Amino acid sequence: MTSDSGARPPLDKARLAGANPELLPDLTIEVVDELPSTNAAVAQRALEGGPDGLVVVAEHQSAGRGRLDRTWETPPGTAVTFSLLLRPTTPTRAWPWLPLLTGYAVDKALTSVGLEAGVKWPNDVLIGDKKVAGILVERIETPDGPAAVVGVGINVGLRSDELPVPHATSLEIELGRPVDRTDVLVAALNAIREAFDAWEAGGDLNGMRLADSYAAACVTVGRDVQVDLPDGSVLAGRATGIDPAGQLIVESYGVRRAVSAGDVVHVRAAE
Ligand code: BT5
Repeated sequence: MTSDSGARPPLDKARLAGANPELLPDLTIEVVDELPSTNAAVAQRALEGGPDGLVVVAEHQSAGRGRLDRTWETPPGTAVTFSLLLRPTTPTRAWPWLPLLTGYAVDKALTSVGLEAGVKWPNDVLIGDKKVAGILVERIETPDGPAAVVGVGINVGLRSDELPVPHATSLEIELGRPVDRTDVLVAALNAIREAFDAWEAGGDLNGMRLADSYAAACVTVGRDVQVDLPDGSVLAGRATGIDPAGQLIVESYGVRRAVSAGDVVHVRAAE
């Protein structure tokens, strides 16, 4: 992976600071040049009493994290990498919706830059079959109650030779033109905050209706899949839907099974 970050404009800190009418209220944004992982930074802030709506954005992460100890890599100045601290009042049993809700919101935000994306259950945003964004939601027990750290990485300006894995893509590659990272960040934060607030309020984006909306945006549903489970077994079948708990429904030899995101190592298209 090579990097030519010098040519890339930095995030527009002035636009992200203070009361910017472009941004929904209840978002407090801090931009830092480099740190290991925004999720780790926000988890620490959550323990120290950080408020709901705190956002830490990094120009570069030196140890970006994926699920299950996997890594998330992007060259400096090419991506939007941030973590948002939420202190949901929704019972924690409903929290498995948080990564799905976030992916759904990021998917919607990408339409604002002119791209048709889709969500791959549970936590990827794809363009075609390539991953353009990843989501890592972690639950932290804090003195003020459980908190959620919602981490999002979006590949914005990576060029082909900078992609960390062959099945990745970036907004710039897909659109064939540079994309303003601050625009993407503002759109993503607003979309996530809006989806989260609606979910908390128990409106349209809740339970059954959220499952329906998510399923409609989910490229996994309707496909033959192979789900790698933590015990090393593989569940092969047709993904037929999302249940009200946010689990993927897989039908295999006439048997319906619901798998939860926490129980899944990988979901692959069937060969
Ligand atoms: C994810 O994990 O996709 C979650 C990624 C979350 C990253 C954000 S960035 C801000 C915040 N702070 C953090 O430390 N993390 C969050 P997972 O589904 O486990 O996918 C990880 C896999 O994606 C890796 O094993 C690679 O195969 C691939 N990968 C790594 N970097 C990538 C990139 N930039 N684009 C596409 N795929 C990538």
